[in-house]
Amino acid sequence: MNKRFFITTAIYYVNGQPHLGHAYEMVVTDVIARSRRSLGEEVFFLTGLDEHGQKVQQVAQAEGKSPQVYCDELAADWQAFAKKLELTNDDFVRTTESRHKEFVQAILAKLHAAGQFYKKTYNGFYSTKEETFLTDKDRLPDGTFDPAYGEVIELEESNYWFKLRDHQQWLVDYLEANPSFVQPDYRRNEVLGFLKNRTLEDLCISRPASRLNWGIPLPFDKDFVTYVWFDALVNYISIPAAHGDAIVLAAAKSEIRNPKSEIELWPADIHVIGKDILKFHAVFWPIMLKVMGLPLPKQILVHGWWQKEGAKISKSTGNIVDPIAVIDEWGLDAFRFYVLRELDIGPDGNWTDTGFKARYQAELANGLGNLVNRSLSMLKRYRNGIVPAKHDEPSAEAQKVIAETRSLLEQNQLQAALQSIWVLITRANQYVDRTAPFKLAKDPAQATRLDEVLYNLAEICRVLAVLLWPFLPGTATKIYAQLGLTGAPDKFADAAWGGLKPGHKIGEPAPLFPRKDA
Ligand code: ME8
Repeated sequence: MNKRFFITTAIYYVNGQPHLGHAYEMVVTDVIARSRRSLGEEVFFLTGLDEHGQKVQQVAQAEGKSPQVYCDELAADWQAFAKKLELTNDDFVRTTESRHKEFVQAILAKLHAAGQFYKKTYNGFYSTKEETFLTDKDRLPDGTFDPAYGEVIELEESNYWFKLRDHQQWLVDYLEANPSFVQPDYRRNEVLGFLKNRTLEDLCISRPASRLNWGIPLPFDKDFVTYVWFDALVNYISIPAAHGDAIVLAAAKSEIRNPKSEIELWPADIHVIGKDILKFHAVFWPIMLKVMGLPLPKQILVHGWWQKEGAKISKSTGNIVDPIAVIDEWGLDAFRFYVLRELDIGPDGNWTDTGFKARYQAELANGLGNLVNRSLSMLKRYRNGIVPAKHDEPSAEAQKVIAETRSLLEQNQLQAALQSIWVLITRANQYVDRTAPFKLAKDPAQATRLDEVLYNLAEICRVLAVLLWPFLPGTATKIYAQLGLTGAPDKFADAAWGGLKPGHKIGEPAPLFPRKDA
């Protein structure tokens, strides 16, 4: 059996509703998943929810609900949100599910038996907001802690610790030998800088149940629950285990039997995450996997953070983008297009309402929408919707864009791929203006030339549907339907020039991106 291309998002804290940043990460991951499928790979796309820990317990308490009831209610909203974004995820993990909890306990028991944990009493600083222990090394030059840590208290507490520090040099060597492990490069350099400038502290993997009980009990000491990150990161292997992945099942040597199917997932091909959780994924996670005896994920792909109108997204100040409201007003593909076209994977981005409307108008309505609508309407009007004989005037240009897009998709360069596709759209609109089929149609002596132009335009629309499928699946499907083609434009190989058959009758043209008067 072949290993699938396994791609994941981070799993989301259920302490609120999904926002723009979460939607962005999900859409980026979905586009990569769809493009790999289109390129012929078998893909497994995993997303889901991180339901344990203090953040979730506190919100549940504030709402007067048990954490489980609270999580169940919100999980329904998040699952509906994934559908709203038309994510093609193959599973949706919730860390409160027994398939995950049992696996976490199996791993913990195994590592404990192997002597990887020790118990010690800690006396020092603690950030409740970030659920993390701090040392003097975490202080800013002025002696304070970063405000991101919220209130920092002094604490004395007994806990279990994981021997991270033994692996520091191994990790540095690994990062240096594997430049594509963390991408973009500047994020890899950030991790290397962090590792070279300080000695790694061991990682506290428990919290006393007396202080926090919303977590997975340690299998070897019921007075403690698992630290939320040791629980959350493991979702990337607990779900493969639940699907019968032999490599991770062997690593856990667990009692989990009778997996439903047998598919090979691990190691993950890509973990898509945001910049704030880089240390967890590029330092803690590789070391955890190493001691479990598991191969490392092939790549950690790190995206930046969104702001809105130049300021931090924040519920309390009301500076938010509600993805659902945007989608209801403008359509899903307009939302997907804006976030993917506006922001490359890596730097921070800034949502502006005027920028969103400008892209909608210029690139979607006047660019893509206008091209498809006038091309198919003219074919309908002048040739009764029947595709004329094949022609290949723009084929070299189309092939160039097809090859470029393929290579960019293989490198997860989503923004650049859209730019490349839009070169074809712009050139095709210029081709309409230059050849002026509406004039050719008035001169019977130009009938053959009109046939050529109409074939070329319809074929460009077909090629575009295939290229756009991973990004704008609804629009791509509509273009196919308007061309009278059945099935989905979901195979990249179909982008090759000349697929439209002479004599084929197209469907009904209709505007893809209705004009908005505002
Ligand atoms: O950190 N712009 O969950 P989370 C872009 N449960 N991305 C953003 C963003 C923004 N404004 N705000 C958040 C957690 N994100 C853990 C992860 S993984 C094993 C456990 C991204 O809900 C953030 O960078 O706080 C992260 O990748 C994801 O949303 C989940 O954040």
